[in-house]
Amino acid sequence: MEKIYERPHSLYKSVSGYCPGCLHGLISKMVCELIDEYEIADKTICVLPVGCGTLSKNIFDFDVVCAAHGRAPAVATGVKRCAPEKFVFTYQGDGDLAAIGLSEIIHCANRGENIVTIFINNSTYGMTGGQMAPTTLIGQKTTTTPAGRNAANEGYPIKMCELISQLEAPVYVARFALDTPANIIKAKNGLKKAFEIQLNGHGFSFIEFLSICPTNWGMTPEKCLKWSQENCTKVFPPGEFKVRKEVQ
Ligand SMILES: Cc1ncc(C[n+]2csc(CCOP(=O)(O)OP(=O)(O)O)c2C)c(N)n1
Repeated sequence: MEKIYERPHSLYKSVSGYCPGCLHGLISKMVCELIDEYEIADKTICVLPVGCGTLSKNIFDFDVVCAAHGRAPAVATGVKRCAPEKFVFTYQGDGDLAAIGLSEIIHCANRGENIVTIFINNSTYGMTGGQMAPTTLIGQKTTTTPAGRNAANEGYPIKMCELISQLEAPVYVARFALDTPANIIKAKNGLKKAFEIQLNGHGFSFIEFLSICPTNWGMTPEKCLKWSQENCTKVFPPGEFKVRKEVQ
């Protein structure tokens, strides 16, 4: 019998701790499938943030360092510069990356560190109970914006791919939705490109995934995906924002 699917070897057989319907499971699985494909589990170091992404330590069966909130890009810089033969990636939420860690990620991208940043944008602070994040949409209700985010009070959603792609150094900057099987395949191909860029020593890649948070959005996973399609993809359009000539 032909085996058409098996659990990635680098995905540890343990309970993740993620809420049902959360897309972290899917993203973690994609990461692990690529780590298996390139046979790099022994040389991978993941730098985890503070936030739901930290729970990936339960399921990533390779080396993991946990940074202080927002500081994963700085820690990843140190790890990669000390051990350039390692494959290094960060795995950060929007509160971590676009709020407390905003300056860390901008400078890391601007230095063109040879790492991959995986950015999980669920438009809220998931771990701490659904507060407003920099990526919360205008009108979106959160525990700190119960009447909906109001631009006059809280400003506008920060579009990280658009910001990072303005910098000179980044090699590959792209955003992917995970709402359909076709989009999941596209997302995995984008992530694969980012892996290859680092493995070939080309420099910094930034991959944003549009995610959902059924627990804090207060909707079923199915409704969340529909809401994301109808709202998040309008503000955060998926696509490749920057691909440097040398990797096209
Ligand atoms: C210095 C510091 N400030 C605040 C916190 C509290 N805190 C923990 S996780 C988090 C937000 C995480 O949100 P996000 O990065 O969007 O990730 P998610 O949980 O949604 O995946 C905050 C504010 C902390 N742990 N450390």
